[in-house]
Amino acid sequence: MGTHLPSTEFDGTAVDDQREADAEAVMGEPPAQMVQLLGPDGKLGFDPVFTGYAEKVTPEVLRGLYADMAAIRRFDVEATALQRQGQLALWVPLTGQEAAQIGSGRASRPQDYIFPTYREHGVAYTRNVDLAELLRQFRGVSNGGWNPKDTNFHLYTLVLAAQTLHAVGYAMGIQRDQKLAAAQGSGDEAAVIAYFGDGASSEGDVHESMVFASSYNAPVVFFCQNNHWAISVPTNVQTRVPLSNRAKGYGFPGIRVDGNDVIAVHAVTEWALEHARQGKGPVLIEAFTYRVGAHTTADDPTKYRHSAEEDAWRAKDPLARVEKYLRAEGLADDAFFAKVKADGDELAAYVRRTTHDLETPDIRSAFANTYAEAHPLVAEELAWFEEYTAGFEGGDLPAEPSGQPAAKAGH
Ligand SMILES: Cc1ncc(C[n+]2csc(CCOP(=O)(O)OP(=O)(O)O)c2C)c(N)n1
Ligand SMILES: [Mg+2]
Repeated sequence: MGTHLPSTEFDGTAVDDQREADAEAVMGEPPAQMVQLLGPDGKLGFDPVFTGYAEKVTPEVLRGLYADMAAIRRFDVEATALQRQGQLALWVPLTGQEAAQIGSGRASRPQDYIFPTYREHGVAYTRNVDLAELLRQFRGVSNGGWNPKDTNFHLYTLVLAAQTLHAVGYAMGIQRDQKLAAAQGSGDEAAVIAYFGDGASSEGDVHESMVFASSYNAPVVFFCQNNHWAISVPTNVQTRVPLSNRAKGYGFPGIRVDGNDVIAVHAVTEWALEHARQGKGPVLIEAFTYRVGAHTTADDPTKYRHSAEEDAWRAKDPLARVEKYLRAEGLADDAFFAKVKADGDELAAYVRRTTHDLETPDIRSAFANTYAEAHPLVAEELAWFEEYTAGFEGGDLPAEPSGQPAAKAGH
């Protein structure tokens, strides 16, 4: 193989196969086998290990997983609309990744602890985080939005990959607690899941996390959603081998799963969490999926990728294949799908109502909280901002609300 310089433009998933073939030729690296149980055609396949775990996904559980995926997709549409209508400052869409998030979240148990990044709204839903509360951060009226102690679902982390370190530290902590718990015969073992993206996988934090997790055999599942893009950078620029293969270098199992197959994701995550809870150490799961929409509402993917690629992934839609299967097997009828839709609309109406009722953030609090003490540069920037805002009709900032720390302009 000649140059290793990656191309960076319009070089999306079509080159995956070639990259893997190259990796195999150069260093005998086998192409990643992808665990898939329910294909895009809605037909159920077989896997020697994971079919056993998939049997826990009874028809009733599967209808629930479908309803969850439909609810969170509906929520995503509503949140995007709320941003466009000026109710939210920013939104981070998850459409396309419903199976990866609902399948893994539903495989977790209440005592497990989850460290998300910023796109894990589906996982949040499975952990009973109030979705209207989750939107507070995106409106700028909260620095967090929920109490992680209520749900064992940590606050969103926007600094890429930082949460993987937090997760391993937490896992090492509960590892010690579990030794005590085991001695007391409680049987209440817990594990940790750290979510991160394909782009975040290039951060040093992930490497350090994996070294520590492996060295200490920490009960942590690294759940990488490979959605094929890190804003405008395709995954093949992040890695020359399948991401799941990296686990080998650290000395623990790595599994690539079809991230658009909710049954396979559920089965693989169940297996990995069990592995971790039993003290067998970490697992890396690479959920092979796709970010169908924009990176955020501030992004325009038509600038860096072809619509043909999006269309190819839409054909692998995670909801459509479950619907096909449920209908073909006579496990759900029109009435079921109508009820799912009505429930989704009700959820959307709830978050819309609640968001409209939220206070409007005072932008001055951002200036006031930059430093503990007044700072002349911050005061200067605030003065500029006030003048700029006043230049718009009706653009005067509101009177300073009581109880809110005021920026110390002029100090
Ligand atoms: C340490 C750090 N560097 C850069 C950024 C800016 N940034 C925000 S999201 C993002 C892309 C992340 O891509 P990926 O990890 O694949 O997650 P995805 O957004 O696709 O879910 C970048 C570079 C950041 N938030 N933190
Ligand atoms: Mg990504």
